[in-house]
Amino acid sequence: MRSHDVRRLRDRALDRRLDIDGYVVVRVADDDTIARALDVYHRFDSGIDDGYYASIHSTNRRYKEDVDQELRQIVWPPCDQILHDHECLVAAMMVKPPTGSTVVPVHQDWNTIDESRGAGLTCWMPLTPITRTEGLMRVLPGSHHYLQGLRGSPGFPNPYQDIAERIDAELMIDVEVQVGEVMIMDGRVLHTTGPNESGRTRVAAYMNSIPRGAQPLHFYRREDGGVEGYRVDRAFFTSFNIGERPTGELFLELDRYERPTITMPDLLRMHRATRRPFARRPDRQLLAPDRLSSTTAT
Ligand SMILES: O=C(O)CCC(=O)C(=O)O
Repeated sequence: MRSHDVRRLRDRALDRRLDIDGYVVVRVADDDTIARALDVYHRFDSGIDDGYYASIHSTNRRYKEDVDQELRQIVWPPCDQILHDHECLVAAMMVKPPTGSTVVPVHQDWNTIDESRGAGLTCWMPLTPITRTEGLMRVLPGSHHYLQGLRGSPGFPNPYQDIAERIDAELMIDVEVQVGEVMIMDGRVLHTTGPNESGRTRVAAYMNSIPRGAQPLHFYRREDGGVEGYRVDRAFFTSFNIGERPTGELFLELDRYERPTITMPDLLRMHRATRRPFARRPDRQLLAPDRLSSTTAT
């Protein structure tokens, strides 16, 4: 059983690898492309000089839009050569200055589409070297097959919260991505990056891509624990500020949304089951909710 039923990469062997592991690393960009992307980073000032940030997390709409528009023109075409029938939903800079808090904790990316046929893809492209000193990308291969559920802003229940450190120490692996390469990752794959201890600013380009023509979605969790699902437009991710109620067409409302806590033995069982050769992988689910206690859906 595949974790998606759309082909995502042009190369079939690579597509199969993406399905099994949840990520692939491919060389896509030459020096000129990297230099032009870095120039975008230097031309638009985030106003932030301390701690990890993604440009889409800024509250300065103009800055988010400028970075998105200019960056995607440079870094999307080489990724488009690799991806099969996808479009770029948003492009952003992911920056780790040399100071402040720069660990990106173990997490999964937001749902950006209905995941019943597969998740959106994160394309992550280092623009400056990322070695152990700058904080390597680390992933739990195959976790997209069993860690399914709603993810969005400002914060969602995280079933692996209590065991995140153990998962990182015992199961996650380093993924070395060189400048000129892109890591293409299923948004459900558990991942983290380490602290930047290089004394220099570390810059990566990020794109979220979705099957061409797919309806972009965003899930929002209210303070009372209820969850709202919105159909959003393609400008949403550069206009929205985290913490605000999204604008868009409300299509799902849940009074309560929970993801049952996963213990380490549970996780090990799921991990081993999906890593066996010829493993039968869990069936996909519509919107992949683990537990929906009350639903108003259209
Ligand atoms: O840029 C980083 O260090 C983190 C990247 C990440 O977590 C993501 O692209 O989702």
